[in-house]
Amino acid sequence: MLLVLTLYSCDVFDKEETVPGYVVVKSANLITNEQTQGANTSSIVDATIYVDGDFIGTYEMPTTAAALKNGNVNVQVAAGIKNNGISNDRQIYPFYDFYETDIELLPDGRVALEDDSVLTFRYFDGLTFYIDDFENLGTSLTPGDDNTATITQTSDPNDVLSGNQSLKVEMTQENDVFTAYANWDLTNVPVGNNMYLEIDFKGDQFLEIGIYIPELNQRVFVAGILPQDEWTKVYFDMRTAISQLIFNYSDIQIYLHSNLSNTDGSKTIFVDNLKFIHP
Ligand SMILES: [Ca+2]
Repeated sequence: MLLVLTLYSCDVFDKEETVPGYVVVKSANLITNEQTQGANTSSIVDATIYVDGDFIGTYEMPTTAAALKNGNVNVQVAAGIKNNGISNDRQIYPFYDFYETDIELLPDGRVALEDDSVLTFRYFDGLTFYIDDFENLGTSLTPGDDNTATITQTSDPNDVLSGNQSLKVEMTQENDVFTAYANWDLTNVPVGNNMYLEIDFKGDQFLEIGIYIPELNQRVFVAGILPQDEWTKVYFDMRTAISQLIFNYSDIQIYLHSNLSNTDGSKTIFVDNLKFIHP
């Protein structure tokens, strides 16, 4: 009797168990409307996958993710970033729309999302962008009173990421302080909402960013980037700092700052595609 029951149980188990199908994701990129959203640089490192609305998991790409679903399914993927460039502070980037597709998941089958397993994301519609791509004469950055670094725009292709120009900051032992304030009006930002400063950065010197309070002549540090040999995209999470400070100070500005230690030689920082974004 026991044997029969066991066989019966096995039979039911086999029929009802779903064999997972697999979703293959290699990497992700971004498509932008260049006029309104700026360059398409991105650094999407994680994929948060939903199948038919069910959370499957968050995976660093490339990945092959198992989903306990078979048949025709709807797949949605959210784009994950390193918040403030920090490897262990992963977040879904709130300004990228979900990637979505319909696929057929077969038991033990592998389905590449897109032919090359490269997902394409887009910004949500209706976001507000403040952009400096450093293509124009003059920039949205104003040197601070303490700035002694040489701030120019370079068109050397080796040091330009997007378009024809980037920002170049040269620091020496004599001219060892870089400070610049973005002249973007932040008085009407949506307090409490997500706000990010996106930046493409390269250089042999750290760069810090934060909020400058003109009436106090004071800078409030938010986060920094360590020196990078290659162009590196960082998403700075400005929500908390801006939301707190705008409450007390109506006039605040985003700043970029760096200063040499007296043992450093000459250093150079490059910046391209500076974007401040909020809903
Ligand atoms: Ca540029």
